[in-house]
Amino acid sequence: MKITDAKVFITSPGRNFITLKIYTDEGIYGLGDATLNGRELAVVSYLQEHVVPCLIGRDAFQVEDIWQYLYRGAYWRRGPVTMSAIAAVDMALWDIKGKALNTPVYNLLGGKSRSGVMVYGHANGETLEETVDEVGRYLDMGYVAVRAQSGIPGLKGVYGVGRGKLFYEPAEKGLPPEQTWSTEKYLNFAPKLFKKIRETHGDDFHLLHDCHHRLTPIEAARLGKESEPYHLFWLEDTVPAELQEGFRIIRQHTTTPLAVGEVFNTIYDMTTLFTEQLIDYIRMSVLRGGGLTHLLKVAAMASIYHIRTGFHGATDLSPITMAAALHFDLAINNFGIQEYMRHTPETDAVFPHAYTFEKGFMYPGDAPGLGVDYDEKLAEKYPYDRAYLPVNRKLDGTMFNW
Ligand code: GCO
Ligand code: MG
Repeated sequence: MKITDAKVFITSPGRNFITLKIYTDEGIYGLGDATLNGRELAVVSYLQEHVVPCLIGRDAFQVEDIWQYLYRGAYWRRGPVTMSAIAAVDMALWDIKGKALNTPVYNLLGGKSRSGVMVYGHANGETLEETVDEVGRYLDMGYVAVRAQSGIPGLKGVYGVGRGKLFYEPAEKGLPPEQTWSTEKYLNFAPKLFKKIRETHGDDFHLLHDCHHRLTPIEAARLGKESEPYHLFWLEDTVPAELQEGFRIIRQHTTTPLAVGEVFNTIYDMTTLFTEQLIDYIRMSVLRGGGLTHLLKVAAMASIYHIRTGFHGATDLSPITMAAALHFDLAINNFGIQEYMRHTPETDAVFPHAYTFEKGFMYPGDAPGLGVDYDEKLAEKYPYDRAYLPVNRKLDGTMFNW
């Protein structure tokens, strides 16, 4: 089966999404997600100018070979732009193969290892009380795992507290919005939040929290230690993720499980974290990590070190990535949990999909391939709209991590 063409589509049904569609000489097409929040057009150009011309005429079934061709062949390896572009091709090729063989992608990855995929939802509120109530709302919706993020007194625009309770969306039109930060205020606040949540809603559900890369290792160690009585499922992205060695310090001080990796893009970002068993969950997504082909290697290596997956699943990853993740999650043995930030109805309409949510679990569905389509006509109604993620400053004005 030969690749005859590939096109890149841009749409913005509330937020920007980039989609790659690969066509074959047998009339079967495949879809891949190439969205990189706030830097979308860099991936569009990478695909259109440098990848699509190399795909024409190749055998669509040679997924591994095409992956290696794009990764090794560029000479310039790794990075979020390159790896998101490779991921889009890879997702589309797995989609094609599933459709050609008339089977869902999870069957190509080893078949079902479980009946459903446990997901966590995002409870957030402006205040501690509101966040505690929101956790209750998610439990009422049937979630068995909930992430809690709250506004902090004295800080403007804290990460994870968004417009729209179900559809959190941090990117804004215009230039990057500015938020403020104080580690002292945060560290004093967070354990109180966890305590109140456990007191109000009990211990019978998984509680998660994202620090969004804002602590030093010793500060993360303090938060991990003080959170121990509340039995977090995980503490996410405690420190900026570039310095793998920093996790040694956190690990020495706390038994709170650690998750990291949504900004990683190859297995080389996590080799120390794996071999020294410094984390418990790896979050690199199908989209950021070069597709299913590379994630198979990541998951296999993680399994040796008792590390499970907990893939990134924010709204800036399109329903195509969500579907690919669900097929993968269903198939591998060392699956842990999947993030599920709901897309808006407008986005779901552009990307009709077979996956479903029920009582805290998701199911990829049994459609051949990934089970997601792209409504080109509808997508055209929503042209690209430049938007940026926020930036963050300490209260004295010092530039900080968002
Ligand atoms: C998460 C993430 C997101 C990111 C977003 C950036 O845990 O889901 O931290 O909220 O901030 O994906 O584009
Ligand atoms: Mg995160």
